[in-house]
Amino acid sequence: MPMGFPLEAFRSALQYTARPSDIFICAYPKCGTTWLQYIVYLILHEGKVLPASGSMTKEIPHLEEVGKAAVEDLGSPRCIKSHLPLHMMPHHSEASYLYIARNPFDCAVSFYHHTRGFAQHYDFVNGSFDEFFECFLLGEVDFGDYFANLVPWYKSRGQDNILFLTYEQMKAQPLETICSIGSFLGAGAAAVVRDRKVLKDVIRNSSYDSMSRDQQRWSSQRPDNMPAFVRKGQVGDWLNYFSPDQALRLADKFDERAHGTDLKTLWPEVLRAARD
Ligand code: PPS
Repeated sequence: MPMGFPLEAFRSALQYTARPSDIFICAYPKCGTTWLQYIVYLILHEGKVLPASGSMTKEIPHLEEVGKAAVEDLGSPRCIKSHLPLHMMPHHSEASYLYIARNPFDCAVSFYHHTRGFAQHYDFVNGSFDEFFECFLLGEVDFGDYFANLVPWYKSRGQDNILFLTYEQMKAQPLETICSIGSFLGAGAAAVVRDRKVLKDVIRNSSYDSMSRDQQRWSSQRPDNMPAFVRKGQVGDWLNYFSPDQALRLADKFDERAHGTDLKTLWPEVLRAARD
């Protein structure tokens, strides 16, 4: 857990009773959670932007950070962010769970910047990427091991109430992805994304350019001198950080942990580049 998250909030989060109308936005850290949160927000608000005075952390709070009572105070449908692994996630067979995955190479780089940037959460302000990489490979970072989070969600992706998405797919095909999110969220949301004008608004307002403009909306705890919360927003930034040896080691770990699944089909180019 990040040091700044109250332990009591985490404990109570695990006691939250999910409701059929709940919408959970789930991900391992740094895999596109905020982006997906905002897409869901925009669909539910017919493409209209979050007011400048608003905050995503209030609209769609992070369950483990705020605890159960704050989430129970939300209007319906409750939209809830969580980095919990599947077996700890509050479950209801009729609740909606959107999970976003990102290739572990870019996730590690994004997580490195995050860990260096939040002095109140981590003792890592002067940490190097090489040091962070070793922690990431061991799963000794917040919310634990990347693969322990991803694999069970991936295996459950066929369930009717789970929509499994990837960051890379959302980046390459925003229109198709946003339409699939709308259809998944029920008849009202499906009708919203069928409206071409509203769909265009959702695409434009959730784009990297729009979201990177107003950083204060995405993380209330970001000190002014810290790296942007919506940072580079690219696929492939890892190539600027990984040594050939680090790339091979993470590719090997991927093979080991994805064994018995077809997880490799999610990111074939990335995995090929890691072994080049
Ligand atoms: S957190 O702290 O776990 O909630 O972080 P999370 O939101 O999951 O992930 C942050 C990364 O998502 C990128 N991001 C985006 N990419 C593309 N388009 C849009 N609109 C967008 N919004 C957020 C953000 O820049 C982080 O990735 P990196 O690689 O660090 O840029």
